[in-house]
Amino acid sequence: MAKRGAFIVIEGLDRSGKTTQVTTLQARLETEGIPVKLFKFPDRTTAVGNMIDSYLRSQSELDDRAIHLLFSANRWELATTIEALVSQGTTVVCDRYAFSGVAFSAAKGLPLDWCRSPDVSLPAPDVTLFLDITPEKARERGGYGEERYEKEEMQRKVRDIFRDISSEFDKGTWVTIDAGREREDVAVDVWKCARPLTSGLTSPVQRLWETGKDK
Ligand code: DGP
Repeated sequence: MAKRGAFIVIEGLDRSGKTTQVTTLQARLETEGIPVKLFKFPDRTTAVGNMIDSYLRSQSELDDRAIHLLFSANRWELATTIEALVSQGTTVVCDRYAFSGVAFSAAKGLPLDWCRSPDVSLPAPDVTLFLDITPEKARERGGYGEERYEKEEMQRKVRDIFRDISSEFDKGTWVTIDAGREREDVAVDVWKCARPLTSGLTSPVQRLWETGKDK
């Protein structure tokens, strides 16, 4: 049976070192000779992504539900590409995914189930690595940036919701990694989780949140 690539998502709070870890993982996979493609959500290069970018930089205002649906649409517009790559044997590494969608919008007060619904049936990651950092550590790293959600109070709420989301998944599919450590130590843990998936998978890609509580 032909093997498919893995679908690996790295989620994390702002200042958790997510982008560094995604890039390090990509380099490691390339070194190992594993075909890999990186995605980053929001993908600000599409028409939908342009609207998201403008919102995040506070250059436009949108209803909380409208922006939530745009973030989801931004994932859906790349879902077929992700699935095709994975089925051709490419490992897809994704910087943020639907879990950020739920965490950030629920932190603004939207109901969790409502937040989840537009992302139901997206390709489900084989593993989600959540890079966890305390707001105190983030502050030590120079604090947050200028964008809309980069405020300590918001990040605290987002962190709590990520924890709630994680409790819905089993240990194999959601791994929380302490991202408050040196980047090399974090990279070791990321690789430890990613490596078992890199020899190829035979099970079909699952669909996110289709069966209720867990995937
Ligand atoms: P980044 O480019 O990774 O720094 O993400 C930009 C900001 O957007 C960051 O504060 C997290 C937030 N974000 C990412 N994905 C979503 C989403 O799906 N929904 C909402 N509401 N916010 C998101």
